[in-house]
Amino acid sequence: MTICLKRLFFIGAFITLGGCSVFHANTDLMSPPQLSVAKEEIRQAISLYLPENVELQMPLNHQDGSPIELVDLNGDEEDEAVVFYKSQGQADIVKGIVLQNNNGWEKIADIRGEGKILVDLTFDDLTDDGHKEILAGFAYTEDSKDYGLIVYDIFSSSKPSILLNKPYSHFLVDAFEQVEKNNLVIIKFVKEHKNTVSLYDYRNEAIVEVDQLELDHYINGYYNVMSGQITEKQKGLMLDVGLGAHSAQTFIISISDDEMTNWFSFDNDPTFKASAVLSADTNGDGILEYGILEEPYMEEPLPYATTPFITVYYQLHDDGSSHVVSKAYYDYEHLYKVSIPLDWPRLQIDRSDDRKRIEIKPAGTDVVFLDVYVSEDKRPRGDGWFVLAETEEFVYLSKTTKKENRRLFQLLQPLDMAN
Ligand SMILES: [Ca+2]
Ligand SMILES: [Ca+2]
Ligand SMILES: [Ca+2]
Repeated sequence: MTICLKRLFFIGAFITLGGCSVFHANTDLMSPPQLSVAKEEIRQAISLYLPENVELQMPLNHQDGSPIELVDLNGDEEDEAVVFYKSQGQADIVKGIVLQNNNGWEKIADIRGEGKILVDLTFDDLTDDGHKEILAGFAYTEDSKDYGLIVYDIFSSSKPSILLNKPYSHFLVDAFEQVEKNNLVIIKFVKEHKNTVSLYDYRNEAIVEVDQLELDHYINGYYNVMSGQITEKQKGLMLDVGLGAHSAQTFIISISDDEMTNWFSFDNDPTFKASAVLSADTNGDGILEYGILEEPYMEEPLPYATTPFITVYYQLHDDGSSHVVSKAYYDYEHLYKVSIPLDWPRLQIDRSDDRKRIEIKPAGTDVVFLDVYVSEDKRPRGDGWFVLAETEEFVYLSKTTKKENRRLFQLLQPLDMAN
């Protein structure tokens, strides 16, 4: 299963992953706090091969990584080092080098990029020879959405060759047709003009497009791009897209026999939701689910912004049917979720205006299945409070006496919003 999480947006707000930092070469290379001891040696070798005054580049979409990527490209169980860099002159384009450890780190390849910004960087074997290619995405400006993807083959011939050079918005790699034989999927989206998904396969020594699918180009954009099992037997894509100010939809695409097929027709698409939900494998069985938002029971209908929605995840079946796999109440502001057992009746969720207190009850009753109170005050409480969890920021309290219900509470990591 491949996960490609570009941006998460919840409750109308965009949260861009990572910060924006560059790692300076040469003088600054001498005192990098974030590099491990093993990289010390590589760092010194790299500085021998790079010109003066260059900045090592981290991919824009993966700022949590390292500026020195260690990856076994040729399958000999020894890592190579891949480094992208740029001179400080603004006109200069991003370049890269690959180093191999042959009793000391040596440069084995130079890579010429095609842009001033490194946007994406992944390593996958697209040619089915056991050697990983370098998939690097470039842009000319940080604001540009005109990305170019270049696939570099480092090991197949005596010098590196470029196997593919295509415009893209998002891409992912997965083995859709045969076990361990990877395909490449490229999405090119230009709002109101173009929204094309292309499937590539390696044939006759080239990466060729084998199918293309046009999707709705009036969407706002993609916030989560995933591939994997979409049913017990079928592999494909789940592409979560934003529509209006808040609403969202999931394009579900099956892939078999070189063909991509929309699972749902446009007029009969059950994946519409009031705001973004990330498709995910929520029950850990290896099959993806798409999520929707369900209104709880409400005595008076509430506006969208104050409705305490329940997130419901559905798994598809090969016969076209679907079933609910999991339900949960998510609070992204306070970073927790409450799993909702599937045998619970229809629920109402009473939520305070400041969203710090919730009570989950069977619809129209006063029986509380679970209450959660998010407090910033860490002092011990009076009698009857159970501490569900504590973080640096909050203490999560409950008066629910039933332990099995309190166990439905779970903290979310800031990047773990999918399940
Ligand atoms: Ca290797
Ligand atoms: Ca290969
Ligand atoms: Ca699943």
